[in-house]
Amino acid sequence: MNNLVTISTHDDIAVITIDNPPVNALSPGVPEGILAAIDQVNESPALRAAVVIGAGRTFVAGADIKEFGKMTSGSRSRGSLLPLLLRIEDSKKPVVMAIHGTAFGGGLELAMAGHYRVAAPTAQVGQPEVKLGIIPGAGGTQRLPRLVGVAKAVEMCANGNPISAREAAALGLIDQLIEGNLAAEAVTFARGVASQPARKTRERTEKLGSAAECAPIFAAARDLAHKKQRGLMAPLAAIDAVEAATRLSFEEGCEAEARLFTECLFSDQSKALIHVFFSEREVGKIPDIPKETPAIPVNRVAVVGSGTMGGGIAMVFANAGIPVMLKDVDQEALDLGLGKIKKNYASSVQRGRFTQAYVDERLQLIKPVLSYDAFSDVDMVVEAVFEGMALKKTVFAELDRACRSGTILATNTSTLNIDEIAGATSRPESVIGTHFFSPANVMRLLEIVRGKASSKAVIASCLQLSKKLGKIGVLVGNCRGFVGNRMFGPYRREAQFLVEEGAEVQAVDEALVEFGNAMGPLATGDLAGLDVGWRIRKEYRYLEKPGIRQPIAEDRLCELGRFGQKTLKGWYRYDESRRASVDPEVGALVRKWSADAGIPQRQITASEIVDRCIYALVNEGARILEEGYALRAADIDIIYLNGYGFPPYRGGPMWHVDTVGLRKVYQRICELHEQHGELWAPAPLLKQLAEAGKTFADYDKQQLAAA
Ligand code: T1G
Repeated sequence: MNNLVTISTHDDIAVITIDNPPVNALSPGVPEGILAAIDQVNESPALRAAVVIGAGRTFVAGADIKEFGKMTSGSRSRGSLLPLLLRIEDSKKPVVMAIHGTAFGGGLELAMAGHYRVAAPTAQVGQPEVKLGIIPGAGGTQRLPRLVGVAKAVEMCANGNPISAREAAALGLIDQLIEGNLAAEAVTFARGVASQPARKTRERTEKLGSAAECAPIFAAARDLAHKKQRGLMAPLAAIDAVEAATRLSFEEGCEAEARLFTECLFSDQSKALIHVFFSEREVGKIPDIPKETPAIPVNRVAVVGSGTMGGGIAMVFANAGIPVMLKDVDQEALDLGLGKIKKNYASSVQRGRFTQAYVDERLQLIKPVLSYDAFSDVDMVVEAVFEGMALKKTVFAELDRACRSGTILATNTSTLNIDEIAGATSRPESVIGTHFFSPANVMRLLEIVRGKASSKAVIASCLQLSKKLGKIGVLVGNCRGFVGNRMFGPYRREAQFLVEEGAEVQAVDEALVEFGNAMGPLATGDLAGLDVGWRIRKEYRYLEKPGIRQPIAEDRLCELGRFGQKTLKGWYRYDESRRASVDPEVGALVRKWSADAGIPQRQITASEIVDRCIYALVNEGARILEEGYALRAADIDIIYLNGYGFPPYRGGPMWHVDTVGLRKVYQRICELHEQHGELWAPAPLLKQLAEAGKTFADYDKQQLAAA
């Protein structure tokens, strides 16, 4: 035994407890400890059966992901898991797996090697490996179809989503749900089966079906993977592995699984997705704000402005069960805003995402108000009015008057200066930016913008609150456009330049979609509304440096009233259901504007399009890092994955260029600097890292060490 795995006896039943906080991962020492315990049970005449259970908040959440980085194609420490599972399965005495919290990945594989599984009804089980760019590697793709059938197994292994213990019980994966004391009742269950022969999962083939029965299942699963998980290799590998279970013996199936597992594990996609896994957990850690910083409880909220963003933000709070007051200037505006909220919820019910009962409850939590006087007792206010500094200052002066001290005063501005807005109050320490992304009730990203005076308690509260709201909160500095939009500027600038230099509108978008982005830069502009950027550019025209080339096409489109989807015309033409089609008129217009501006036309390749758009984004990201407006390159990656549809299997823009090689990227940027001038001046940090043969990941480690 070791201190990670202990054994206790309850008369004739042994209880093997795994205790490796925080999630009982199968770190080195854990599989060995379990093995020793199982052997001890089998060697002890007094013991008739064993229960395996996790200490703390969960069963086993899988293999230790931190160990993956240490693996080489030769050393597959995973090896230690498979023999263990076979030994458990071959145990002469029944082994009962008692599950609470999560049994994920290697944790579910461990559970399926047991002869029986009991679980708390709140438990969840799943094979989430594809979310890390790998597949189950310890027999999961072979044992799961034997227990839940082929269709369910291929679904669980290909999409990686967990199922509830109740659903697992209905499928026969869980033998009994335990409402009471899990450990005690698991011992009783074990005593009840101790004299029965232990059934081995690997020998259960009745649910595997015939090749003919399974063929349509796999065909449909592959179709779905191509549609829903575009560009990802692991889901297809998972389908291949489950298919192997229906065609080969258990042992041969495990070998097929092992080959596919290894291919995935050493792929760039898996490295990128594992980076995403840890980065999503790192973004919440702020060097100068300790975890223990007391947070302000947020139980009553108000939102000012019931437009598209305000309405979506009110839904976010209501969906989290937090009562929210929604204020607007007059009844008409409020009715319009509430109408949109009800319409959104109705379409969620139609799509089966929510039940009507759930929606009715949510709507109960949203209270329309016309006066600030109702704000005297709220814990937080989120202002989401029209993007104009004067109006925002008026609103914050009102909030300063109406709200009690200690109320968090947040603004949803996407570009304006937080300190200037805070200056309209007597309590700048309570002011912070909470930049939601449209549609606010759908997008996971929340940029939390730190003002000069924002207090640590206010920042800590917003970071904690973001989890409660189902968002990923990323702390950023207060520069123009913060992090996401500031980087998006150069990305979309290059997209426009490329069209002005001769590229077709759809060619630019197709190149970035082929790269993996959910949508191209020009179509994204049409979705968000080209007039939004146009208004901001007009407001900041005075900041443009003389002699520096500015895009012309989008401003000209706006002057013609082509604002995008909202006017059914932008870069593309749209029908009533917002389906886009290429508009030859735009091509002709741009050719003329370019000719008038003397911009030479030329053939442009897809790789140039991707280089210019992605490297412009990253170059600006490097500036943001060196100026200190983002804590880590990994934070930038999380912002782009959750707010801008960047492909997860590339790990985010900063990780992507690390994978390409910073020296190569730097050389390409120097070329573009040669060709296109000052706009492409390489960021000093990027130059420094490239010349030192370092990466942005190295930069993050260095920053962490220095913190
Ligand atoms: N390995 C190592 N560390 C892990 C871990 C794991 N499997 N799971 C979580 N952590 C760390 C995490 O980084 C964080 O650290 C802390 O635990 C709390 O996590 C052989 C090959 C279980 C649902 O994919 O989904 O098995 O930031 O903040 O929100 O076939 O963690 O505090 O330093 O996420 O309560 C498959 C991954 C592995 C599950 C809990 N398993 N984990 O969520 O806490 S591959 C997974 C989760 C595998 C086999 C294959 C979640 C959770 P820190 P947390 P949480």
